[in-house]
Amino acid sequence: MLFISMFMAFSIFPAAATPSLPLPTLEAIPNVITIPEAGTIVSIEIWAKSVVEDWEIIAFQFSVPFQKEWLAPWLRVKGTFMEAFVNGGEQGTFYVVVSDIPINPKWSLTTVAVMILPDSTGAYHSPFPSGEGRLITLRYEALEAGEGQSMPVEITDIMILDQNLNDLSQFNSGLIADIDLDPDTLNLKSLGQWVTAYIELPEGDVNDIDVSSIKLNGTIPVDPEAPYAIGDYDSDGVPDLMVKFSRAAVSEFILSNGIKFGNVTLRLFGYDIKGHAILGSDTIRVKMPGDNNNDGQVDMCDIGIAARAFGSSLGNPRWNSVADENEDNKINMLDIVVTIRNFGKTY
Ligand SMILES: [Ca+2]
Ligand SMILES: [Ca+2]
Ligand SMILES: [Ca+2]
Ligand SMILES: [Ca+2]
Repeated sequence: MLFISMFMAFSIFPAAATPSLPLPTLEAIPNVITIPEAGTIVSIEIWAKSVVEDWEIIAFQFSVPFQKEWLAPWLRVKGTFMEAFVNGGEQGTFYVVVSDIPINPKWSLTTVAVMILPDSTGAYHSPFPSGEGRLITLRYEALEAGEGQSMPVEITDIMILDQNLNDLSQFNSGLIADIDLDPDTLNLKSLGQWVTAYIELPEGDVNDIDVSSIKLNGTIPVDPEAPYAIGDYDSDGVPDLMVKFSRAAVSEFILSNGIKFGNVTLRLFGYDIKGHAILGSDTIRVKMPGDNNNDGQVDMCDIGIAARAFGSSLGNPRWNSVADENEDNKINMLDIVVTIRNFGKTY
């Protein structure tokens, strides 16, 4: 009975349209130590918490200051958290620990970097770290001068890298963006100038977005020559920011991953002037010229698709964007000729 009434109490609050995305945090356990008898070992665990897979995190770096008259670095024990996300175990994790970096006469730092190594091709892939877990355990030997003293354990100089080397520790929170990429079907050999992204922020203000920070898949920046604008492209009452990427750069990126047809999800990352990291993605279809059904071959099936849409234009019931090879919003002989010219090709 109690559970039912609690559930109902919760359900009367409307859910936020799109939740913001928490950023990872680091926590020392314990966060205060009392130095024991000299010669005894003190253990400090460093945990990563609130790690969301969407951020695609691959590395943590941080420092832990300690009073060097009170503690002497002794041993460190690798964690278990990053080890669970090692690209199928191909290369594992990599640790760099420098135990004793003096910062002033009284204090030293232990600096730690923990990273997942890429697979043998240099790529990272899912699953990326999520949840929480122990990154490392730092052990110190208690010294006589510290006996009975208390010391807060702080974590400083934090760096949290995603696979595109964005430092997530620079941001105070994360926002999920709704992304609509245009065109929906990208001809990888087309001469079109741009791929357009419409970015909506259900929480946050698109006016605050730093356009120069936006990248697709970590490598493709917004084309600085292209216009950008704020409007409401999809007429849903939520303002959207339109930015454009070089189509050649997007096609090259997709082709360089060995993809010639099918669905591709592109990830957009950026930030705004208020310290929010912004993340979103959209899936588009990609094709090579003439391959209207996205199966890697140009044959009668593709000509059939173009023929069925022949004579239509954007908005017409028979309209089919995949057959519009020259992207002029009409399906006519110019498009069919492209399919026929590529007839028999296997991509
Ligand atoms: Ca779209
Ligand atoms: Ca909108
Ligand atoms: Ca085909
Ligand atoms: Ca056309």
